[in-house]
Amino acid sequence: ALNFGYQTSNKELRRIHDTLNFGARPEVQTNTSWNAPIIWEGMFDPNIYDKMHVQFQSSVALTVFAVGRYLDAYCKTFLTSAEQHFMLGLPVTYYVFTDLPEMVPNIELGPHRSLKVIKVAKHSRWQDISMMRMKTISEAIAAEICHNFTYVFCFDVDQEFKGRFGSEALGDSVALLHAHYYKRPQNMFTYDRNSKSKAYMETGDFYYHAAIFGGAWENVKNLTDSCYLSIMEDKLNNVEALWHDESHLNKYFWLNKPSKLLSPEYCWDQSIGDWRDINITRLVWAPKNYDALRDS
Ligand code: 2GW
Ligand code: MN
Repeated sequence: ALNFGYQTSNKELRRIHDTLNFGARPEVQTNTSWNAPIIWEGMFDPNIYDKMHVQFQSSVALTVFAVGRYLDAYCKTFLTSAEQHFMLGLPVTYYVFTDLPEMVPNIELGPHRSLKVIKVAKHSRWQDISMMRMKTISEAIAAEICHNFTYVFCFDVDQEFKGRFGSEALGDSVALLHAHYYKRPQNMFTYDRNSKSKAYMETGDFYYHAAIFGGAWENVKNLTDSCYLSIMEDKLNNVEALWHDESHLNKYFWLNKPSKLLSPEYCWDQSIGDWRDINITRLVWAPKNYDALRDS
């Protein structure tokens, strides 16, 4: 059975939660109204998480799409930096989805880490490249991830790891606070406001960033199926949500509360002026050259 919201069935995961120090970061929100932790630097002892997840034999599949020009522009930096910082000490497999399999850079991988390249078609509209990730991820989970991994984490490729992105980020259902919105009032959130779209919502909890989401594979399967279905229903009705898959993701997490939230330290935009809450950058947005990347 699927288990959403803060309600860990696993006693040991509950013990991990109890090791969090919610008072360590008094200047930021460290807990949601439904009692899911929001992970900020200083709240946790990384060694406790790493030990427990080694003991549970947790394993992680990371999915990333590098279609068209994004392969050459971002993939190498993403993967080489992930090798330095992503879930060190746990078995990790990168699933790289691309239309140019033979062009995927050859990265030297650490022990218990591997890379799989899966060929996908290049959709002509970039909005579809982004949205159809939901379908492809769901299929990959059903075909093989479910047999081999505990967790799945799905990433945008236009980013670079800069610091530890470790097992403290693992959880049943994990969402990321958007760096540009975590301090803003609700009424500025860019939810889809068109009642014709399945992503339509009036109020919500937070504005989540679709650049990272994850969780136990069962939950990510449910998330990607649900978002894909809504995307296709919108297509039938000739509407498209304001921020594409991200709008549907926000709707999903509104209806199915995540069990853990990641602070913007996990996906920071260095062009933001106010760094007062940011005690570490674990992953940062890569610079974008829209003219070169989006003229297709
Ligand atoms: C996307 C937009 C314009 C032109 C090209 C692409 C593109 C995206 C592409 O040519 N090839 C490709 O592989 N992608 C993949 O889609 C890649 O993994 C990329 O990271 C992801 C999302 O596109 P991106 O990163 O350009 O969009 P952002 O950074 O504005 O992302 C947010 O909004 C998106 C929806 O508009 C998604 O929800 C995304 O997850 C959000 O972070
Ligand atoms: Mn992106």
